[in-house]
Amino acid sequence: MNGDFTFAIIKPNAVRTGKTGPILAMINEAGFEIVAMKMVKMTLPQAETFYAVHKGKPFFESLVEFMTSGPVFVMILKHANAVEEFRKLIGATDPSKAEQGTIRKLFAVSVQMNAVHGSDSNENAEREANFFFSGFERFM
Ligand code: 3AN
Repeated sequence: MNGDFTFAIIKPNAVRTGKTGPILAMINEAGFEIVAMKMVKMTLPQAETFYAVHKGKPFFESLVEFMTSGPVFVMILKHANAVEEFRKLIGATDPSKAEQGTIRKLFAVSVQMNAVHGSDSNENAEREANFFFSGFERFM
């Protein structure tokens, strides 16, 4: 199973501006299977824990404020080599550096409001999926 799934978030700016449908269509067209998905509005402690790795960085406070500013869609995506393939589909963290045709190139408005999140390793995919879904293995 390891390597076959990743964890993703459609962030508040994209949900708020009605981009959920177009983003899901791109995920679908790229061959990912959505095996679990739900809408959540993160609490401050939840966002602080989820982004604990960034604690102490200058953008930490505004990142958790932004991520709790409205509902998000969290999901588990299945695909061969899912982490890497999904990072290719979303493009660089900074949308000005993202390749043409990537989700962030199309829908991000800044480094912070960059429309989507994708896990950066198999270990983090596992940790992040478990953070939002209990017993997610049964969805696979
Ligand atoms: P990625 O989401 O591409 O893996 P990370 O893990 O480095 O990027 O950063 C997590 C999130 O923190 C980003 N998606 C972005 O919203 C925010 N972020 C990262 N770097 C900055 C920055 N320099 N200024 C503002 N927000 C940032």
